[in-house]
Amino acid sequence: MGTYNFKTVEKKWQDVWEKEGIYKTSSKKGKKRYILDMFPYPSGASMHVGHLEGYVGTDILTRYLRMKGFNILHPMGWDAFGLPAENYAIKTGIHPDKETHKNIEKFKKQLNASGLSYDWDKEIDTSSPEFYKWTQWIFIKFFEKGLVYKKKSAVNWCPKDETVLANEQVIDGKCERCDTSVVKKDLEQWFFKITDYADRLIDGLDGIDWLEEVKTQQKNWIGRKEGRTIKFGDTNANKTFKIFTTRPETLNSVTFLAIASDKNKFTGRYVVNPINNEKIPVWEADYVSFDYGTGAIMGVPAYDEKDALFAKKYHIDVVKRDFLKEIIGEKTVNYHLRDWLISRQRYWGCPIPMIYCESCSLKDHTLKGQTLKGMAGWYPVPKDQLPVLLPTDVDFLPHGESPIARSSTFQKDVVCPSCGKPAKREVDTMDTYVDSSWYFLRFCDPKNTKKFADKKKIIAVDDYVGGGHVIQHLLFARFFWKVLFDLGYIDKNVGDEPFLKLRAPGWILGPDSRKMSKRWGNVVTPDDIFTKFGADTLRVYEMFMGPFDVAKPWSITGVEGSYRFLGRVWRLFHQNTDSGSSLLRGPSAASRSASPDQNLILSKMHKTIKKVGEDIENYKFNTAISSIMEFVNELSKYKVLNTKYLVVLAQLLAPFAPHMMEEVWHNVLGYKSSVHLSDWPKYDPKYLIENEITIAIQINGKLRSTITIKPNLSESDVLKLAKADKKVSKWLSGTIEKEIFIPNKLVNFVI
Ligand code: ANZ
Ligand code: ZN
Repeated sequence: MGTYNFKTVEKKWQDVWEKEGIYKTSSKKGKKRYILDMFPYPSGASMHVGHLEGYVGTDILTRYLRMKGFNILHPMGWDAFGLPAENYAIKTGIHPDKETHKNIEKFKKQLNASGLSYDWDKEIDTSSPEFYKWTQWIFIKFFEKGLVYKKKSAVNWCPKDETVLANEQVIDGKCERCDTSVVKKDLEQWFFKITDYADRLIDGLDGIDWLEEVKTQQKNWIGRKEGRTIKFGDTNANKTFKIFTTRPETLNSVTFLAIASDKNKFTGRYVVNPINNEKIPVWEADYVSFDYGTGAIMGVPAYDEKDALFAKKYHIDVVKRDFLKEIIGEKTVNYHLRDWLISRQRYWGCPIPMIYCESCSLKDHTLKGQTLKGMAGWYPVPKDQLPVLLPTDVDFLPHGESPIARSSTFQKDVVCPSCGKPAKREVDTMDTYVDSSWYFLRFCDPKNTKKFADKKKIIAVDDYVGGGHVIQHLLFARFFWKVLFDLGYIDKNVGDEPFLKLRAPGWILGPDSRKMSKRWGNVVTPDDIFTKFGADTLRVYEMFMGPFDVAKPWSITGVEGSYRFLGRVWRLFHQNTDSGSSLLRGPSAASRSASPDQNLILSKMHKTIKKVGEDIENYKFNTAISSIMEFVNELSKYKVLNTKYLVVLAQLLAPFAPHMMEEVWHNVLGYKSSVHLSDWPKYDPKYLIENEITIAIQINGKLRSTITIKPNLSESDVLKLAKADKKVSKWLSGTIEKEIFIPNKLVNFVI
């Protein structure tokens, strides 16, 4: 038999699977199911074992459903644009494209070495012109639908580096790179009008299978607030202030009004409370935002914490009166959600496909009879000129403007789409969240050169797995899907939500229970494990560590345990077949029973088939593995086994340990085609009937013992067995007043 050589076996089957293309999505047969991992950003630091948890989980589900006859779409790709590669380019001069593609190769190698069954024909790369041509096309569709606009907006600006900084590049108000204090600077920015979809983004959550807490996060992010707009006239009756409140019943206890400002000061005005004509002062306050509600509030220090703090600091009265029954003011809905600022003054992103014409800027830009505010002179690039390619002749060092502005080729021969005069391209690129807002649509039809994806091929994602905390990604992706749905690019029957089920793997922590990070030196990479234990061990261990969705620390003893389990499985396959040649030898053989109780094994086998299938579908991979372990224990009791049990074992374990099972499937069980293409075993319900049940025995309603008996015994038989139980009998010395019996569940003696 020999010991299992995972190094050669795993590589051998990975090559065969690739050569035979067994994971290709077929265009015809079977019920479709779309199982998707959130695609990774190919960072310079390669993957650690935590990244694999979700990928292994979806791979198990995929392999299982494939064996059940589903036609699976299970693709992988790269969220390839982004800041880290650009920062790396600034430091090293290495072009982001080169660095990104080197990292992609590294990631892909790790994924393949893990035995993940992606259909690589579907691979996409958001930084490739074939992909971003459609990102630009969609941008223009959004523009035509009136969902794109331009406006001045404050951005983080580092005066020394002369560059815009993303929020995460500002550490304690300072530039991450040079420690200079960051200032706010008003720049013209592009926006998507996601607020138009606020209500639908809330309502759509009702019909999808997501964790409640993730739905709540989405709702809180949108922050729909129903309240009232109330008018306060000033004492000279020549100006009114409108405020927005969610607590109009507190109007009686208002002691001041505050309007948005970046300072706290008194403006010297008074207004009159419309409910009781009291004269109250108007303040400017920094805790009132310009862009929420009306930009003004009524101050109710008796009931509102922020108002109370402000009132205390500035010695404003606090008055506490009962809530009003008669509510005044105009009903108003406000949202915390802001429109999505999508422009970045960066190089490594998708160019915004807009052109600015100086001479056309003198007249209004109208679309379908409507004047587009702030858009005079701005026109989308004609669709037949897409993609607008990222120029390569740029200098990544910041110079106070987008790096593309300094390209000499980018603005060559650009003409105005409206009047034909020389014009200029937009030099900003898009937020990389735009790419990840529609990549899953492209996976449905990744090679299409005429459309972003054929409507007939677009399906919603059945299972979406990845960090549940990615609130913005989920919101933006749902927004994109809804807009494309409204534009008629997605079939009505497919529906207007992209991710029907969402699951999030829990963090895999370092052995020290801290989050894996270079800083703590506790990062475990899959490569460490591949070489010492093999990918099957890594997969089984990660799935066996605990429930899929909870955080769990890495443990090398746990890895060794999974390794030993697979070793036992390997020996079982090589020792216990009754095909003649490989009967047991050695001392352990003698202790094993020669003639297995067929009914017992059959019952165990059918229960295991049922349990493993159901557990996989419910993402309970750890309990699926435990039941396979129990089945292995049962099989290990016998000296000689009918191969039919081993066939089933190989199939049940194939999604978890695909390499080893493929090996025994061919070399022990003698099959010619892949175990992963075999039909998932069916269970026979007649073997599922429990042959023992556990009954609780109570004395005066308190649990005192349990007994294990055959089901459906008569009441008198059960009572007899219950009274004979040692732990119970000592309580029953006196008279029993009442015997309560609930079949197959419980006995209660009242004494
Ligand atoms: C009176 C009041 C009494 C309020 C009370 C709250 C509690 P959310 O739930 O976050 O939407 N508000 C209104 N416009 C604001 C602005 N531009 N900047 C800062 N705060 C603003 O909060 C709604 C409440 O936030 C509103 O209801 C208003 O304060 C304040 F016991 O009015 B309330
Ligand atoms: Zn023009």
